[in-house]
Amino acid sequence: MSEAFQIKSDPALWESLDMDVERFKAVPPALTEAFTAIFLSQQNRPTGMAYFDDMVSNIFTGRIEEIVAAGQEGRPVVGTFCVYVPEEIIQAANGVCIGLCGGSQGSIADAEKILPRNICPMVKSAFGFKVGRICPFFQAVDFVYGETTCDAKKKTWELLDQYVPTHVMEIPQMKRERDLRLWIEEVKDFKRAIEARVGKEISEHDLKKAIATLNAKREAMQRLNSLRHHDPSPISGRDMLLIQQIAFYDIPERFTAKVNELCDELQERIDQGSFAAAKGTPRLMVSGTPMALPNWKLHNIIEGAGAIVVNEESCIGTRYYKDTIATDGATMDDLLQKLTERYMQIDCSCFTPNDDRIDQVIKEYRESGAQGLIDYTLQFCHTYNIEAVKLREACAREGIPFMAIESDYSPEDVGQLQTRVEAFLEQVQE
Ligand code: BJ8
Repeated sequence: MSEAFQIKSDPALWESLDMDVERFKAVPPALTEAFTAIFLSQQNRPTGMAYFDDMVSNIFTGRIEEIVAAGQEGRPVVGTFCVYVPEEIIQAANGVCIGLCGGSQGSIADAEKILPRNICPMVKSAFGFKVGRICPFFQAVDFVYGETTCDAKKKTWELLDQYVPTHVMEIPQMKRERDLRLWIEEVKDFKRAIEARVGKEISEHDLKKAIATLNAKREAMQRLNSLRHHDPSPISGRDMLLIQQIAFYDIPERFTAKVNELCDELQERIDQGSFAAAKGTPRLMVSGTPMALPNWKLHNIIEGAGAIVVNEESCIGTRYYKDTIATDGATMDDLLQKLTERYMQIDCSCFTPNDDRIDQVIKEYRESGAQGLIDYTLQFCHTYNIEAVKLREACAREGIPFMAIESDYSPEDVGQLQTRVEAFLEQVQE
């Protein structure tokens, strides 16, 4: 398998998307090398990972063709950067929702020609993908929906609009009754905008069906995550992170079916005593800022140091799937109310106060059987960085070994992080 694996290239397809083909040609071979080293070198992977490897292999070709075909059929193709943008509404309009957050160092220099250097690498990476024309997903979307979560994002959307039509949803910063009312109005505006694009109103039936589809996806991911909590874990943290990343660009129904197949296999592996790491392997949980593709840096360091990651409290992690939406609403207003309430349970650090997140981290820590918590903040993400203070205090109260890490996408701090992770592992095993 490892010799044959290749991230495929299709210069003609990229040309048709107005990409910088000459430059982008170098990306698939480099990513193939990284993916092979980080993922395919693992021993005793579940066979169900073959589907997800294949999704990676087709990330710049087959999946892009599917998205382009959807656009040609008149379906809306919407790019998003935050799990607050309600994908149920895009799904109800038979649209395609693609997560465009950037996890690559390769596009940072493009962004820094325009943006200040001292902002979050996730925002710079995404912006750089667009200005450098080096992301086929970005080139394939009709428009993007940003949000007013953090300062870096909301101000970048004003600039991004010069390159791709960029709409912005106002996400409240608090969770009072009046904030919920604001958010419902934003969700209704979003629905109207998507309806205007498809020239048709979304019916209750369409929305209920979409909610059921995405509930099924979130439930499959919940199931996968709880199987992975088994000690020893039947799947590595790297593979789990990869699946959670693919959730943002695959077709929901197909993805759900494959996650459920993998869950069946993991249950069998548990029954047969076949695991991703031996009993006694130190178990760590990661919380904090999302890790967008291809940001595998911290997981690779942790698992390279002989531990296993057993939970990600993150938007590319449990925050994306911990809550579902009740489908028993009779009217559109009922459904939108329930949808809105579900979204308001996402405990992003952009909210204040945000103590529910601290409780949620502790709850997930207990459920995952972790022995230590690493809180991960992308450089210059002030809200997660400051919230780490409260998390550290909560962990001290609960007797949970805690370490905060701030990093970006560059390889420069890898050695230093390795040393810190190794020291932390010694601490958790004392
Ligand atoms: S709901 S976590 S997906 S905003 S890491 S760009 S906050 S400076 S990603 Fe997020 Fe939505 Fe919140 Fe989730 Fe800004 Fe911080 Fe960067 Fe961030």
